[in-house]
Amino acid sequence: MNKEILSFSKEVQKALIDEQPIVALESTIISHGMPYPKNVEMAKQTEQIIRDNGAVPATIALMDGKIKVGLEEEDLELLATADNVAKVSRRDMARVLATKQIGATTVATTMIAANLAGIKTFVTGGIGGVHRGGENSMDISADLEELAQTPVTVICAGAKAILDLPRTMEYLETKGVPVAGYQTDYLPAFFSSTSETKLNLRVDSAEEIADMMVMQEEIDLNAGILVTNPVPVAHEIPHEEIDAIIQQALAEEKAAGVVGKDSTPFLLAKIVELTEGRSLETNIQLVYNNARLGAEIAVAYNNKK
Ligand code: PSU
Ligand code: MN
Repeated sequence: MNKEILSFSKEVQKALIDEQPIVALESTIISHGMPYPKNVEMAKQTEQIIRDNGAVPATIALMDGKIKVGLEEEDLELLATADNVAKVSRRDMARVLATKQIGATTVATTMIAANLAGIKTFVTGGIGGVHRGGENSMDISADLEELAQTPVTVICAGAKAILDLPRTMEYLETKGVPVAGYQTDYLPAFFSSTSETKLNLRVDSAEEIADMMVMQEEIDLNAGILVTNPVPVAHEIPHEEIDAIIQQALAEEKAAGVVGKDSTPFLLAKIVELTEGRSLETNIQLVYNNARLGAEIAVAYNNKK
């Protein structure tokens, strides 16, 4: 690999040299996951929470034919406002880099970039998964395959109930991806702190996750770990409430004929509209909660090296 393809911010460059704990962050959540200006506020505040908890944030995006690891404020602003930002998953990466387009990285591509940069911990909101009806449409996020083949630990709030949660878990089981519930026995469902899907693995501290990360390396599994961290109950939207809204969003998606990579952004925006912004507040709070845990995990892992 030609490391010239990576372009580091000063803050991240220094952290790598000094062997400080680093947390990667994605940019699709900024460009395609939330409206302006909440998206850029969220991005900056998430970075600050990571710093306040003893780690260095590295938000990732594709710009000028480079994988930028660590963004300046004007980069975040551009990603938050420009309407020509590509949503870049694994299959799109080479083309967007070759044509020097602006690209926002999904969970899959942020994992690829973090791994190239030597960053082991990555915080996001929610991962992609098996969409409802995925047994027919075969709409399964490339995020799941990436977790199976790239050694980065991803901290999320579970998967949104716009997805088929039991099938998403089956897929990850087949691919050998450990899915840990942080202080919970049930899979958190993004807007809701819990779901009916029971997990096989519960961890109660960042330390336990760091131990697993070290062991995955020791046995050369070359695969990720998924940590699911429930949204704080004070900020959740209970199941019963969000389910009806999700049903309506899915019906509107079908009527509008939206498919493929446009599905997740369409559904998220529709849910924000239907909840009059409440889902956006929940989304932001769960990212902050993940940032705190992600920083703790990065620090715990760094202490073991
Ligand atoms: N879930 C969210 N917000 C997001 C995404 C998921 O709540 O912004 C983004 C992430 O970048 C994730 C991607 O990797 O959507 C999944 O898209 P797809 O299903 O097309 O792989
Ligand atoms: Mn898809």
